[in-house]
Amino acid sequence: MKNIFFYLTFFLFCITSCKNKPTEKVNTDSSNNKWWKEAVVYQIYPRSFKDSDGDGVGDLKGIISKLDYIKSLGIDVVWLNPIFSSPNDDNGYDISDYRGIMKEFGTMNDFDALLKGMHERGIKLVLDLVANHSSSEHEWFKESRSSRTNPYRDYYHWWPAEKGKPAHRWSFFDVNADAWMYDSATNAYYLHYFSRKQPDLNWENPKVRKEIFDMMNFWFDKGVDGFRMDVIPFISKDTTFPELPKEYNGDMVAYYANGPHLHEYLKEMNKEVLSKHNVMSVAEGAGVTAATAHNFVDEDRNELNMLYHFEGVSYGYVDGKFKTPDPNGYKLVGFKEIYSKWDSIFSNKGWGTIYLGNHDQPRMVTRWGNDAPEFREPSSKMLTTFLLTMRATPYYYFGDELGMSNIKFDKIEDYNDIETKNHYILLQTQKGDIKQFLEAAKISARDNGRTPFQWDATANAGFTTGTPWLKVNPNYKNVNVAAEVGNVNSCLSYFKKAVQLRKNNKVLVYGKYELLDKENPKVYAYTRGEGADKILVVLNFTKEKIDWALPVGLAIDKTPLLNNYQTFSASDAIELQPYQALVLKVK
Ligand code: TEU
Repeated sequence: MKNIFFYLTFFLFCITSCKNKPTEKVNTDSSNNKWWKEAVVYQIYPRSFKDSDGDGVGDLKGIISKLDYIKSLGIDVVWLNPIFSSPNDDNGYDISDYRGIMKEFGTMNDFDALLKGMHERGIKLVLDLVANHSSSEHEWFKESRSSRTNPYRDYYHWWPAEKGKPAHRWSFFDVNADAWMYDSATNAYYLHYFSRKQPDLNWENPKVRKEIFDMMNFWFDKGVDGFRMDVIPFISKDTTFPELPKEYNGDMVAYYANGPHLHEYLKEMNKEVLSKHNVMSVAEGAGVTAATAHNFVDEDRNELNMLYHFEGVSYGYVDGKFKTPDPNGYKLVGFKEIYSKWDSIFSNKGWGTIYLGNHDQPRMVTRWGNDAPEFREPSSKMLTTFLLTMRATPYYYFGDELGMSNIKFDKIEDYNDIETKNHYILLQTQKGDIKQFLEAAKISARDNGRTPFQWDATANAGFTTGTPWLKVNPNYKNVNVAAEVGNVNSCLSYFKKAVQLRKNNKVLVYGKYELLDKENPKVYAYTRGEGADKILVVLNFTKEKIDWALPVGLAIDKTPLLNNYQTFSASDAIELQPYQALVLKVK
C-alpha cells in the first residue's frame, strides 16, 4: 500500500514539475526579474545639459533646476557622465580626485541636493566609474612619477628606459597612436591607452584595487544606485608587456579586453563592493565579443549585471579608416543581424543593453535615421520605437527625445573633443586626406552628440546666459523642449508615450524576440512575447512608402499601441509611410 502511495506521489510530482517546466527557456521565472532590467536609463552629459551660473558649462545646479523635466520623461535611472574633479583633457574621463566634484560642475553639497532631488522623484542615479586610468594630475600619479621608489610608483605601469622601448601598444587618443609616453623625471615610459594625460592604473597592484573599491563604497554609502564602468574590460594587463600575441591577429583592442586577471578583479569588485548594495553595474564593453560577453554578466559569474557592445554602433564604417561611414557598408539586413544576434546571446542568461546614441556617438537620427527636415521627426520616433521595444535595458541619450541631430562642424577649430583633434593631427603627420576626415567627422565625430541641450528658442537654446563651451546646433530654434512639450505629435511627446508603453507591457522587457522577414532590406519587423501576449513591431527604415505583407497567420489589432503617424491602414499588408513605426497587438 505504501509503495503505491509513493509511486502515485512521485508520478504526480513528475506531472506537475514537467508541466511547469518552460518548454522554451524564456524568462518565466520571476526571480530573474530585476529593477535594472525593467528600467529605462536616460544618459545626461552634464557639461551640456543646463548651465546655472553663466560660465558656459553645464553644472549640477542646472540639472537640479530641470529635475521635473527629467521626471516628466517617465524614465527610471539617470546615468551621469563623470562629475568628478578633472582637468578635462577628455571632458571628465581623466579624474584627478575620485571623491571631489569637478569645480565647473559645483560642490558636494550640490551633488547631495541632486541625489536627494532624484530619489524624491523616484529616479535612481548611476555614476561613471573611470578606473582603467586616472588623470595625470591625480596626486597618485604626481607621486608615482616623482621617483622610482615612491610608494605610489606601482599605482601605474612604468617601463624603465634602460630596458629600451617597450613593445608597441596602440593609443586611442595619442597624436602618434603610441600608448607609451617617455617621462624624463625617472627616465621611464608610462602606459596610457587613451591620452597622455590619462595614465593607466595598475590593477595588478592590490593597493590600487582597494583604493577603487573604497571609493566605490564611498559613493554607494552616499546613496548612489550604480556605476557605468568605463572600458572596464581593459583593466588587467600582462605586465611583462610582450609583443601583441599572434592569436589576436593585429586586434589590439581585443587584446586589451582580455587581460590575464580581468575576471578575478571583477569578482573581487563584486565581493568587496557590488554584492553589499542594491545597485546596478553596466560594463562599457569595448573589445567584448559574443564569445566573451557571458563572462561579464551571467548571474552565476558574480561579476557585473549587464554590458553594452560596440558592434552595432561601429557597423557601416570603412575598415581601417577612422570612423568613416561606408555608403556601401551599411545594410539594414546587417543591422538586423547584429541586434538579433545580441538578443539571442542574452536570451537565456545574462542581460544586455540597447543604445544607438551616447557621448561617444553622433546623434542617432543623423547616423541611423534621416536628419533632413521632412524626415527628422518620423525617423527619430522610429529609432526611439526600436530602442524601447527590444529585449534589453534601453540606454537613451539626452536630446534624442527632441530629435536633436548632428551639428556637422565644417572646420577642426570648432571641435573640442581630444579624439577628433588628435586624430586630425595624426592624419596630418601621415599626410592623410584631411578633407575626407572632416567630411566623415560631420557624421561620426563625438562632439555631434555633445552640443548643448536645446531647451527653447532663446539665445543659446536656453542652455546658458554665457558663451557655450561648444556651439549650439542652429536648429535649436524649432528643435527644443519648449516647442515640443505641448505638441502631442512631437518627438518629445512620442518618447514619453513609448516609455509608458514599455512600462505597461512587461512583454517588451522579458518577452521572446523573434525577427520577421529577415531579408527585407527596408523594414525591420519583429515580435515580442508569445501566445496571447504577443506584440508586433514594424519599422520602416527608409524614406519610401512600403506595403509590408503581414506574415501568414498573423492577425493584428487594428488600433496600434504606438504609431509615429496619424494614419494607419492595413489589410493583408500594412501600408508604411516613410520611417513609419508601428507597435501592434497580435490577436
Ligand atoms: O570610451 C571607450 C572607447 O571605446 C572609446 O574609444 C570611445 O568609444 C571612442 O569614441 C571610440 O572611437 C570610454 C568613454 O566612453 C569615452 O568617452 C572616453 O573618452 C574613453 O573611454 C576614455 O575614458
